Amino acid sequence: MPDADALKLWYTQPAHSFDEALPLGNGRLGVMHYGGAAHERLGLNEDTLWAGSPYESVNPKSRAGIVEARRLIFAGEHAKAQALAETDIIARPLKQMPYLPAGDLLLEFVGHEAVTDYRRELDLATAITRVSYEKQGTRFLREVFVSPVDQVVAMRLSSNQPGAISFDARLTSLLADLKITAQGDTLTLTGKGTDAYSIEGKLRFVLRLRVVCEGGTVTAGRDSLVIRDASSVTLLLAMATSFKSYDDITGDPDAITRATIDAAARKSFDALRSDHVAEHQRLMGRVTIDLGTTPAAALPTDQRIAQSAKLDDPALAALYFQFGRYLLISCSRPGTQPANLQGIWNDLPQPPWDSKYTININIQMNYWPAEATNLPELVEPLFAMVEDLSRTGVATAQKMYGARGWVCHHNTDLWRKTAPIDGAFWGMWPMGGAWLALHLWERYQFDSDARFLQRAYPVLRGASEFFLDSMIEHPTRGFLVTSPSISPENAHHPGVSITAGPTMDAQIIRDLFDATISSARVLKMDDDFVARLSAARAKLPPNQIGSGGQLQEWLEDWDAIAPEQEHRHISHLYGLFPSGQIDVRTTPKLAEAAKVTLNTRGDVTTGWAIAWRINCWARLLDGERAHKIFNLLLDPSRTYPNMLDAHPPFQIDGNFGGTSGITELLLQSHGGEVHLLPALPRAWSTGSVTGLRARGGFEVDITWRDGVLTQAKLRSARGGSCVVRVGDKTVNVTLAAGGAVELGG
Ligand code: FUC
Repeated sequence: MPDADALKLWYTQPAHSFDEALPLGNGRLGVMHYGGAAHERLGLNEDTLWAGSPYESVNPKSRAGIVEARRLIFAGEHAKAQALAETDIIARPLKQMPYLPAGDLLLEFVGHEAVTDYRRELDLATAITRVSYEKQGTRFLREVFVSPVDQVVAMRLSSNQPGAISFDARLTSLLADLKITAQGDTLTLTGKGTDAYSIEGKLRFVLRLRVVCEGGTVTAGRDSLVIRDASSVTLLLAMATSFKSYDDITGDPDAITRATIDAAARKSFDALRSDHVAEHQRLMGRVTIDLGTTPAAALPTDQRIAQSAKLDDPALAALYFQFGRYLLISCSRPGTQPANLQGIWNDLPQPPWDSKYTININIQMNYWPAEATNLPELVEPLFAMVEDLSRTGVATAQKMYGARGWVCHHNTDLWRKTAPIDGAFWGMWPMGGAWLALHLWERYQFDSDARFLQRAYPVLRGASEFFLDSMIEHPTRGFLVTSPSISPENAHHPGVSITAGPTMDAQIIRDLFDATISSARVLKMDDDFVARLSAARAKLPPNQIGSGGQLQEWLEDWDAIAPEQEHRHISHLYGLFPSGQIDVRTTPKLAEAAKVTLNTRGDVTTGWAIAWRINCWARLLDGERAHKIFNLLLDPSRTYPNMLDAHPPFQIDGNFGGTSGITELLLQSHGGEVHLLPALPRAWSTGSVTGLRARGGFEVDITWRDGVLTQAKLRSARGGSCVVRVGDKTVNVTLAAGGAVELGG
């Protein structure tokens, strides 16, 4: 059985860079804890602190541009169509707004340069970091957490000698219009979000720090707080911005942070801590996993990652799995912004890809593990964002396409922009919103709660309506196709991605129409609309097998001539995962074709792209191949010492995709079956998992030994039936509400 340290990331030295620092968060506030003994640093984030302000971005020429691009594409003039899209369709500004770092809390401890017995850890069970060390016989301890209950960063400094704690505390930031004031026991930093891509930064933000000493003194310096000879110290830090919604920035961060600090300061540190731990464990504790333990598990985490290719370390896979769940709990909670490309952790004013929401795979991947690993409420911020997009995307659909419904292309930001950005090669893809909308349907799949469809239906209907209005008939093939579009970010001819009707678009639209039709039937409404969807669905291009035996990425059989044979995106394998349209049992020929495509694309790529491949091989029931690729994900070139995913640089999607991939190896529930141990790798031959969720409203525990299932338990809160599969055997299970069943090996 895993020991008490099984859920810890730990190190014998402080973090020297972001990639070594340890992430904490309550969904809204993020901290990167560095843990330097003499120079302590907490990197700070607030999830509504973005550059810019509400803005418009639709290209005024795009209505005519779309019409002309369609003509050029059907005439085979793809390069010309792409050039035209660049000037006449892509949004202005060309980019969306970046997510910003709030600042740093810096603590300076004079004389703590040389210390011994240093240890730094993050406990995933409690969501608390601890730094401990000794200096000339005196022990020092620091603990940090970010409370989802009290909305503060809380830090406790203690020692085994009275009066031993002295340090200076400062707040810094890289943003604009900074003002720092120190008064009594409180330090305040106010500032403004930056301008970006010609949009004026207008968000105001406040960081407010309160110091509570036991023994000793706290006094205000010019721009710092000076703590001397304390026995223990509690730091409380609140952060807020003036953001209220994507079109309202009239919030009062000064009042919010004052009230938050005052309320938190009325509680003892122990009360803050125990409320925080209880709330964290409510979510974290729902799933346990044991994939076996070897001596490698006793090594510090950075050494385990550094040597992951050589070590037999199944417990590292289990830790990676739980770290993904931990990260989602820490960066996405009801009422917060959804997890962006870096979750909520960003130290750069101009982060990679602006640390925003890329929705042609990345943000979807962030939420892949949520339902199956029993964290459904954490998808709420994504649902809220999709609902925002279903409003802001209405004008984009009208202005660009003359279509009803709503559309969002391949990115969005805090301001919920929906027009295509970056450049036609990457951005000319009208499917991002539709894919995100399917996450609402996924919720219904998992918990079978028809009430939720009342909420999901308008979003699904609007997304569907856009395609009914905007798809056009292909002049020679007769299919209904999207145009202009791309198969995300892959060229079919050198430098050219623009096309009509790529395979992935048809797959997403098929799922979207099916979800909308099924929802309407459950809700007993909208018969005429359902009839229109059914008719249009029948005219979508099918999945096609190309001359190389591969799943065709485009309407034409261009795969063999496409310039990047090993491209990281595997967009048309959306049909295999996350969708269930392609499946070894129900569509074996297409599954074979998907295999050919995966083999051509290769296993070696960057973080999230590796994670996608793991999930695909799990769906193809090849546990060994998936495990081999999982080991590539753990390689130090793709997993930093702090276990965050490298794209590179840091991009969090691979963490979530990795957690999802491990889940898919142990339990699958698409296609009407609950499949236990569908692709168990030999390396995890004995183990157990509890609390996973399966579609149809089931909770599942599985135990196995020497590669063979020994016991499974199914529970159902709402009651329901399913087919349970183990290898070639199936059994029908029906449970009453609140019922449970145990299945032997
Ligand atoms: C997609 C990928 C890139 C990167 C970016 C954030 O566009 O193609 O590799 O992950 O998202």
